Amino acid sequence: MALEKTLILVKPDGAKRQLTGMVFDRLEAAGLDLCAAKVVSVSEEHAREHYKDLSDKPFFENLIKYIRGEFHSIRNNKILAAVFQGEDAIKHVRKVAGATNPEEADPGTIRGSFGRITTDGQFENVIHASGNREDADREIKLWFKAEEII
Ligand code: IDP
Ligand code: MG
Repeated sequence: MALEKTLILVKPDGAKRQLTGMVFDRLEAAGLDLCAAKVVSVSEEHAREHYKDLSDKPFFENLIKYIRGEFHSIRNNKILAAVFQGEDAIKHVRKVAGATNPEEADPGTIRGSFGRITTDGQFENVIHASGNREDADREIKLWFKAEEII
């Protein structure tokens, strides 16, 4: 076990459906400690940098539109970003979030409870959570300045 920090984003479907409080509630109830949070306007460049490892995927262009709120009429491309800390926080948050495919995610998870696949095949799964230590370090630096993490 190690004390870790991990990045979460409440994705535009979560914002539109007013699920932000639910996301924080579930993560806090799981014992995770909130140590940074802010609303960010996600530029095209920032979105592409965040998801750069997926740039060769067929769903990449729609993923960029999705995270920038273009499918949910989110004004100013705003999104909520947060850092949670805890023992094995990266795996722990992934477990609370559930599997990537919301139809395969366990019913008790955030994605299993609230995610959906659109008729166009877009996975709308409410929350982003860093996948591993390397991604968490990179993503936290991408979304937060050191002094914003308490
Ligand atoms: P993760 O969010 O569980 O780490 P990734 O494979 O990193 O999953 O993919 C990032 C995001 O891209 C997913 O959360 C989901 O919104 C979207 N995505 C992943 N795979 C697919 C797919 O097969 N079809 C459509 N969207 C997908
Ligand atoms: Mg991922």
